[in-house]
This record gives sequence, structure tokens and C-alpha cells, in this order.
Amino acid sequence: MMSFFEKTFHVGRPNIPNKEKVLSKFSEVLNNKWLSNSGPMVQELEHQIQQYLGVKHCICVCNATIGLELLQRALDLKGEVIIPAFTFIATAHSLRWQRIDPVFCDVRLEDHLIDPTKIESLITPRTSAIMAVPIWGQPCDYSALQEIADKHGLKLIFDSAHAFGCKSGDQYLGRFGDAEVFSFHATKVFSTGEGGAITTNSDELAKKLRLMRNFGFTSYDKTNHIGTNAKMSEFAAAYGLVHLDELDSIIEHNKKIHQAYLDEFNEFEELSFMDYKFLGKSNYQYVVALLASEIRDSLVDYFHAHGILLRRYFYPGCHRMEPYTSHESYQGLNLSITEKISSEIVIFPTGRQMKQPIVQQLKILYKNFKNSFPLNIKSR
Ligand code: T4K
Repeated sequence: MMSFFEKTFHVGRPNIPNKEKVLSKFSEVLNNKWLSNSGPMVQELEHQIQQYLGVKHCICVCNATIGLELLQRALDLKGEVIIPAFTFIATAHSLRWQRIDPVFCDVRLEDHLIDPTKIESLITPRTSAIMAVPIWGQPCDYSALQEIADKHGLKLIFDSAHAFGCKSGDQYLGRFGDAEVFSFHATKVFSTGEGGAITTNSDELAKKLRLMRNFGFTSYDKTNHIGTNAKMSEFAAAYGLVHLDELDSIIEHNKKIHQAYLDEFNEFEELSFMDYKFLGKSNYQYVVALLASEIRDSLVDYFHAHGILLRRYFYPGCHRMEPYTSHESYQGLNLSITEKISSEIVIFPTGRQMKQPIVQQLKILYKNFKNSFPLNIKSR
């Protein structure tokens, strides 16, 4: 088939920052002869993130999945932890990797966030924490979650992988609960290639996390904690320092692209784009749409055939993936909203690869899809 576009568009295509500046920073790393173990680049990045988010401590790590595991260990989580079923599988796996059982809670239809009204019935004597996810960079219902956590003596942490640069009201995410974990993966709005950070206002927790990130060493020959190697390299931090300077302009660009999708696709009743109209600020990292489940997969296939790599994040839902789906304790779950969203969701590309005229072209491609699709597309 002749491709509609000359190049391929990816969901998650990195926004590469100024190349000369990146290479110059890499050169500094080489001159420093300091490549890892909390060197000057990591320290500077942590300092700048603390300033940017207005949080007391930022502990950079090698990726968010390891960051989640490190945090769960530092807080001594055990037994069961309640998480949303609608999230990337790393949220669940980070727990199970440490033999903690994720307990899946359903989400809200309107914003895909964990539904606080469904949490209390899932709490058992084995529950040690709630780990919520500000999905698509939308703030969670922090006061409701904190109230439940306090009432039941649970820790409250956030897998904020999507939410760097987002605000709830006038507060940047990064200061809620006991701690939050961000992802700086290549596909994220702010990136260090691979990487992530744990942010917290607790001095004690931050101190423990810093030690545990580096094998538990307190001095050359002494450890006082079990630890692992979760360190970020100096090259990753150097890239991050350049990227951070460009973050606000990337978010501005994403915002315009998001608005172009809303405007261009407005005429299609059956395809609805999420509008980030919450009180606060979005990073517009994900362009999320919902489409009748009977045609969602055909749309994805059609667009892929034309070089537009739409994604079905997070189909089919964590509870429908191994090792959870086959395990008896996850049988008979009623997670109807998670299942509805995962069967209808489709993510469109954004970031610097996208320009407004390309969104207009995508609209034409969508019209062609509708014309070629044999079924009558009804509104959702
Ligand atoms: N919690 C949540 C809620 C998360 O969403 C994530 C990660 C995590 C925790 C864990 O964070 P990390 O441990 O990764 O820091 C991607 C990302 O790998 C993952 O970080 C992200 N969430 C997830 C939502 O998406 P895949 O399997 O979809 O990625 P992949 O390899 O298909 O790449 C996406 C697209 O980007 C492809 O079309 C190729 C393109 N791409 C990718 C890379 C890496 C590029 O053009 N350049 C690149 O360098 O998971």
C-alpha cells in the first residue's frame, strides 16, 4: 500500500534537545572523569528538579520501575498494595517483583484515575499502601486518597511516571503522599534516555533512598541497609540538564498539537479526545482518544499501514496480563470501567515530530478510514 506520509510517526518519539549543547555537556562529563556514583551532573539535575517542582528532595535513579521498587523497599511495604488496574504493567510488576501482591482497583470513566470510592472495600489486614497513578499527567484526588490512607494507617505513594511538569492547582506534582516516582524514559516529555526520580519532602526517607540507591554504603567499607544499584549515570543527567531547559517549550508545543486534534476531529461524534480541563496544568504528553471498541483495532491497523503508529495503552488492563490473569486470586474481578476504557482507547502521536498541518492530514486519513470501513460507525 502507498504510504499516506513520507515518514513514520510514533507515539513516544523523543523530543531531542539541542544537539550541540548535549555534546558539550557530554564533553564536560568526559573531562570530569566522573561517570557515575552521584557525580556533579546528577547532583545538579537533582538540585534543578527540586527547584522546578518546589520539593525538598529529588533522588535520581536509573529508571522509574527500579525507582518504584526502591521506594517500596524503603517504606518496607509488604502484603498487598492497592493500585489502579488501568495503568502500564510496570506499576503492578514493580510490586510483584518484590513478592507484594498488587490489588487492582477500578478507575473512573471520566478521567481514568483510580476511583477513591472503590478503595476501602479492597483494604484487608495485609494492605500496606495505596499506590495511585496520575495517569496521562492528570492530578489524582489527593485529599480523598490521603484521608483513606490516614484512616487505615497506610502509606500513600504515586507512580507519577506520566506527570513530570504537571500541576494540581498551583502545586507541581512531586510533593504528594509519602513520595512520588517520575519516569524520564526516552518516550517521556522530559527525558534522560533511561532514568527517573523519586521526590519527597521527608528528610528521613530521602536519606534512606540515597543510601539504598548505592548498595547501602554509608562510607567506603560500611553499609547499614540492604541496597541495590539504582544510580543514574552522569551521561543521562547531562542529557537531562539540557532537556530540562527546553521542557516548557516542549509542553507549549504539545499543548498546541493537542488543541489541533480537538479542533480538527471535533466533527466526528464517534471519536472523542480527552480534554485536560482539570484545575492545574497538563504536560500534554499523551493525546488520548476513545472510539467504539468494534472499530478501535481496525483504526489502529489502518493507521499503522500508513505509518502512523497509534498505540492502545493500556490494553488489555493489568488484570488481564500474566502472571495476574491466570492466578486464582485475580479471578472474577469486576473492573468494568478498566475493561471498557482499554477496549476503546487509542493514543495519537504528539511531540516535536508533529506539526499542525500533519494533524489536518490525519483527519483526512481518518475520513478515508471511515469511508473504507464496511460497518456503520455509530457514536459512542
Ligand atoms: N509507570 C507507568 C504508569 C508508566 O507508563 C511507565 C512507563 C512506568 C511506570 C515505568 O517507567 P520506566 O521504568 O520505563 O522509566 C513505553 C515506555 O518504554 C515506558 O517507559 C512507558 N511507561 C510506556 C507507556 O511506554 P512501550 O513498550 O510502549 O515502548 P516502545 O519501545 O514501543 O516505544 C514507543 C514508541 O516510541 C515506538 O513507536 C518507538 C518510539 N521510540 C522509542 C524509543 C525508546 C523512539 O522513536 N525512540 C526511542 O528511543 O513502552
